[in-house]
Amino acid sequence: MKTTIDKAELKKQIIYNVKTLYRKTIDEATPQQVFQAVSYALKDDIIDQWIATHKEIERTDAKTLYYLSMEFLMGRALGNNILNLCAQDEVKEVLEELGFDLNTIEDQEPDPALGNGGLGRLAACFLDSLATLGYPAYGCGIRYKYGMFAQKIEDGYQREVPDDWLRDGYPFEIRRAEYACEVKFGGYVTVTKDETGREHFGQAGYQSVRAVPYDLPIVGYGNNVVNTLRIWDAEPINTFNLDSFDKGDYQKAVEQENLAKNIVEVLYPNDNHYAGKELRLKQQYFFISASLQTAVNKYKKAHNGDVTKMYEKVAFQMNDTHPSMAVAELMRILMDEENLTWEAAWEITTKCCAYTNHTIMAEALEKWPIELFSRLLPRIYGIVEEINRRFVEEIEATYPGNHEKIAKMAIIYDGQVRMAHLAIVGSYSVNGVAKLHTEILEKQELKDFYQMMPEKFNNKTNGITQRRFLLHANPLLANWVTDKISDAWITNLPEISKLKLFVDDPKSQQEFMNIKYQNKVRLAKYIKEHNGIDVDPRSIFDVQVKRLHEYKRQLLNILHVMYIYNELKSHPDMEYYPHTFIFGAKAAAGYRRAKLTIKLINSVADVINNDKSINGKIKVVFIENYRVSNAEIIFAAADVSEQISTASKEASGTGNMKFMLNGAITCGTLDGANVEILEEVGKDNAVIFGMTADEVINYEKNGGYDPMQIFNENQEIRQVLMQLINGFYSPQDPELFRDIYNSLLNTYSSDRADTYFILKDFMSYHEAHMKINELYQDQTRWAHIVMMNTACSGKFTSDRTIQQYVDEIWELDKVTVEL
Ligand code: 26Q
Repeated sequence: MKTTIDKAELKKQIIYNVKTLYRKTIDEATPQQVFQAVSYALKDDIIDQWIATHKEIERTDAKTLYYLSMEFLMGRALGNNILNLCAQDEVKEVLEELGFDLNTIEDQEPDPALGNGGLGRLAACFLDSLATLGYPAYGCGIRYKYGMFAQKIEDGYQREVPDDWLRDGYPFEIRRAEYACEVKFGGYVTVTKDETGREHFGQAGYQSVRAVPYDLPIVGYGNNVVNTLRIWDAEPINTFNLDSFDKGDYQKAVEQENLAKNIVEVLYPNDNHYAGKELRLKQQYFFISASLQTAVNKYKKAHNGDVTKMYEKVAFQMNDTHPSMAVAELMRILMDEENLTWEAAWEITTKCCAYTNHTIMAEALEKWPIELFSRLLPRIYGIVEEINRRFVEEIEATYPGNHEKIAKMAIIYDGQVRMAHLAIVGSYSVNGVAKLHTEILEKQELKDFYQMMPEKFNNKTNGITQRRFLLHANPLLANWVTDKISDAWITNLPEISKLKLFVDDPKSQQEFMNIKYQNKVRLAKYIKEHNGIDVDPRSIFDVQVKRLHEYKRQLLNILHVMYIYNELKSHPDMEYYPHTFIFGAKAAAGYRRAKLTIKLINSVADVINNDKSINGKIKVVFIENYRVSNAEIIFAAADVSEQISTASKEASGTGNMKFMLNGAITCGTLDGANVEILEEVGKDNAVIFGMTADEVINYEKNGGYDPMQIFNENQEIRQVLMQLINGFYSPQDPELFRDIYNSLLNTYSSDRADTYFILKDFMSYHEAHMKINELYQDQTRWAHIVMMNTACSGKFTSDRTIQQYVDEIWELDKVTVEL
């Protein structure tokens, strides 16, 4: 692929930028200043492509996607943009000539972390694939002043540090004040009748904020296509008039100023957990209203002000229920501002909106109290009420006299607005994110909706972008793959199956294993620098990195480490290959048990890492502040991928795919996309354990199981559990881990004990580990397995996922951009 970047021009530009931005010559510039200067220089080139892309979209009137998401977990842009501009060599050389190292410069960029975990990172992968495939798309989100907190580990505990990502200014964003718009909160609904007797609704007595968009370029790979991530900032609407002696005005001005300041202040750090906070509801409406107003205006401009066929050119994809207000807001715009009838507005809305479900966890379902919803958004609430009234009528017509159906399916029920129901009723498509997950939605969680409207339901198994997670994250392996099979995999990942030719070739095996080793050395160095722990790159790197959540069962993993440690202590000659157990996880700031689990992992690490008697056979490392930038280093270095959620709970998982692509074996349950990974790689090349989703669901229907029986019958498990309450890992405070012990054994700590079947799956998990221990020691067999994992990962590119969304949901038009 050829780049448009000219070396001499780039060098001149960098020097010029350093001068005008910082009043410095290049030899005086700090790495941060060089990062800024390079980024601005590249942005110049990107902007030409960006403008050309938009001209082409306008010229061809191509159907455009608006991906509505509260989260975009982008990770660093500089390195990715360089790769997608195919300018790696040019930029690297120019920087070297100026006396700088590209990696060091890339490391200056803060991680834009406007997301929590899987859902936000999926949105980022989708944007990369959309641009690379040439589909017109906007990501629409919030420009949080503070993104996902940075994690500090102090005395084994997590401390949250604000993520001030905008501190030095972010060079890739552009403020677009000309697209600012007004978003209204509170007040009351007004009704007026026109000469024909038709009612017109409006709002009065409200407070408003000015939504100001910032655009970030999303660079497609080597195709000159640049899409837009549009994130909204909030500003006070009226410059506050200090001369005003009108007390009411003054009060209002202050309130509006505060509203604007608070709204975009911080990302809620909850993952898979709903917090019914008023500010969160404001955030949702704020970015939805601003995004939809702009989308409708843009469409109108291109179509003589006539919105009636908007669905032919526009699709809104709702990333979970967080943006599901879009259904009601679009109705409001079409009726109150465009003067359409309910029926006309409803037709457009339900042909534009589509909804993706990412979870079946009950505690993640959004339900807003009517009182809060109607006070904050009176007009939107009135529209939701009417959507609900009409939908309940439909239920009654379909199932006459069936009151249970209404109770189960209504949008407004029991004093609450159920956002998932609003999203389903207002959408033409409802999709799950992996085969198993979609099946569970259809057969269990959303069964009533599936029965009434089966045509809406479909599956779109998640994917990841190989450009960030192989090409950028693992240059050694990326180059090796390219040498073997050409670089076609970069835009066509299924090509990677050509590696199957090499999986039993001794020389290729050597090369592959050597690359893995070098990546383990790179990670070991990172761990030494950041944690001060020495790890042996020849040991098995067994890795679990993801948000901390009980259903993901980091607890199972660490309890098992404790189990192995006990075994090694009592049988020092036990045949056991040295292992490094690596964890990385942020806990939601208010999630006490998750935070205690982090403390447990660190306490176990302290004891084991300092026990000379086991000859370094086990090391435990908790990597502080797991995020996109260090994830790239971690995936490349993993031997074993821990994907051990309680079956049925993990909708898909995407980390599992990143490990697979980088040549790690999955140690996992039959949950989420693990099921499909197993299908692709074959049962000899993955290690599967534990209960199935059906078994879990059956137990749940029958009130759980009895963990006490396992506790009583299994001495080794009992020993591990007793170590939670006898001070073995917390001599200063033997009671420290009592809550975790209780969660596993005592029904009084929650309705059921061991809700996530940790003890039930324990021995099966242990066997899986013993299997891995054995496989690793046959290096030929192991090389075959991990190479098969890379070779079989073709399905899991987000390019495939996006193509399926386009073919089956969005029907977007492709654009090609010539410069
Ligand atoms: C809701 C209300 C108030 C505050 C926060 C939230 C909230 C925020 C984030 C609820 C859920 C989330 C995130 C969910 C999430 O990341 N789900 C994951 O989505 C991935 C992409 O589809 C899947 O791979 C994972 O299985 C799923 O857990």
